[in-house]
Amino acid sequence: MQRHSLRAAAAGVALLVAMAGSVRADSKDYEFQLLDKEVKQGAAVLSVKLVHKPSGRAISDAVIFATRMDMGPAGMEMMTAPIEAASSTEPGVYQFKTYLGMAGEWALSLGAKVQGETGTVENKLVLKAVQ
Ligand SMILES: [Cu+2]
Repeated sequence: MQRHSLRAAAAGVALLVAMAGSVRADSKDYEFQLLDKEVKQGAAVLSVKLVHKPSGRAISDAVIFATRMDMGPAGMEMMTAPIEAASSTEPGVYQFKTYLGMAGEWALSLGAKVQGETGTVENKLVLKAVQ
């Protein structure tokens, strides 16, 4: 019973993050920073740095648990793109493979757990795909 409700709660959180992307984060000292704010339309690899704001330190051992890419900023929330974690060699930088089939503004929604911190870090980052 206990186990079942925990799993259901986890699924609920993941769903909320995926759908709304506006859940308040508890870990406000951390933020994702998009390193490429403009990419070519089509296949792209995005680099995102997770930063501890007070110290400016990059966080390399976080667990990224939710991602979504959609054209919400262009008024097309229903238009999504595949998003997949890719391996990164730079500490604190997380990379994601995507395919942006349309030029315009896209939002990348991310959630993360930082080791030793309660709560989650959630950000929605806007980037532009150009032809
Ligand atoms: Cu679109």
